[in-house]
Amino acid sequence: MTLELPGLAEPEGKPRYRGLESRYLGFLSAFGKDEEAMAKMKVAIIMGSDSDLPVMEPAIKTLAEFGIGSEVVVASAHRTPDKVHNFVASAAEQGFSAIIAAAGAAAHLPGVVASFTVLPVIGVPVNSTSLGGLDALLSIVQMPSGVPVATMAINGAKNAAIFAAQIIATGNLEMAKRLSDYRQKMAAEVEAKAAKVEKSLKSIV
Ligand code: AIR
Repeated sequence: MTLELPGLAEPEGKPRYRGLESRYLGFLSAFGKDEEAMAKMKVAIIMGSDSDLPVMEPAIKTLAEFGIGSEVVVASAHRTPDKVHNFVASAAEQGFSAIIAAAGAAAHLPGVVASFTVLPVIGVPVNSTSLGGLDALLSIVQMPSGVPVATMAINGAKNAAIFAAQIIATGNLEMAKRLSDYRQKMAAEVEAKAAKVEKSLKSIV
């Protein structure tokens, strides 16, 4: 049985970034220009402690796979608030397109980061205490109205990078194409896994 989600079905061979092309009418953002712009795109990853690095490695790798540059900064909302402020206040000027902020425990970092910039902030709750990351999740996700943080799953570093790529793709067709290719590759992998399961089921029954 095939489940077709409204708005997701595409004619055979048509990439899903199709609709984005309309945004470019009247602009000089042809593919070549977007590729040029892509080379300069970068995302900041701020983490509350060096102990968060193993959790955040997939974000760094995924951004690199999409051709997005990243800068990793260790700065804590509680231990080094001035460092957080100094870095974030100039992040837009430095050319960052988005900020990924990761922290565990009483994780105020993403909210504090969001308070110093209008760049989109993606929060990653890190599992670093006996509460298994739920403490960080609740600290990050329940932002009062006015200063939002796009909160990922606990340890959801990879999705944070993909989401940052999607933010960049709203203004860059080359990035939209890379995301579309990524999804197609992922779908092919799922199909390969499904075929494997089907094969092993045949040997069971
Ligand atoms: N943290 C650091 N300053 C404020 C917070 N919330 C977080 C870090 C890390 C956890 O506290 O993001 O997940 C434990 O840090 P450490 O340095 O003790 O390993």
